[in-house]
Amino acid sequence: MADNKLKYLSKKMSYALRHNPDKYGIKLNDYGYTDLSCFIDALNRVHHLTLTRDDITAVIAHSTKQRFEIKGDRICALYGHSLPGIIHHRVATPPAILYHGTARRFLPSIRELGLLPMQRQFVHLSTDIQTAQAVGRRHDSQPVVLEVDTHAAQAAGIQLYVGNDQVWLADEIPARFLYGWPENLINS
Ligand code: HQG
Repeated sequence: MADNKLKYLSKKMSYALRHNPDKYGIKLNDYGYTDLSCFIDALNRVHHLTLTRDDITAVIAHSTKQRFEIKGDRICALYGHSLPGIIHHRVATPPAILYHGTARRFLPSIRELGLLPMQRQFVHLSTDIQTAQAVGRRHDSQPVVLEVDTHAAQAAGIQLYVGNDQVWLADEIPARFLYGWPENLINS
């Protein structure tokens, strides 16, 4: 399948599984999973396609990001949800430092309010700086990467959840657990 077709399908899959399952007439369970055959039928119906399971596995295999997971006869989006019903993710102990790439213009607000989920259900954190930079570049050509002291946050009762190998999730991260602020913000 051509790259642009894979990208198109990935976007439709994300939209259905993260944001608007109702549009596709599918139901997600508490962990975000839905029946894979029903999901494929729904994509085909809504977008007038003739996708098979192989097409869905091709989308997953060709992506550098682990956005989806197929388990047996079910599929889910691993992170990124904005649905009203909160999707459950497994609580675990993350690496001591996680990273969050963001835009310079968001820093004053983050410094005041901490990291908030904004339009999504959870704050998204990265396991490495390069990934965090790429996440931040979606919002700013010169993103800032903040460090999260995960052990201090957990000791204060903040739970961290597993998205995938590179993505961790949290309800919020108060600013006192964030490091790596640019000088101008610290001095302001
Ligand atoms: C910012 C992509 C002001 C936050 C990525 C971010 C990721 C605040 C923006 C995943 C704030 C939300 C998620 C506060 C947080 N005041 N701004 N208090 N707290 N923000 O897109 O983390 O390609 O919802 O810093 O790779 O950028 O879709 O979150 O800049 O894994 O698979 O509000 O989406 O994955 O933006 O990205 P987003 P994100 P996919």
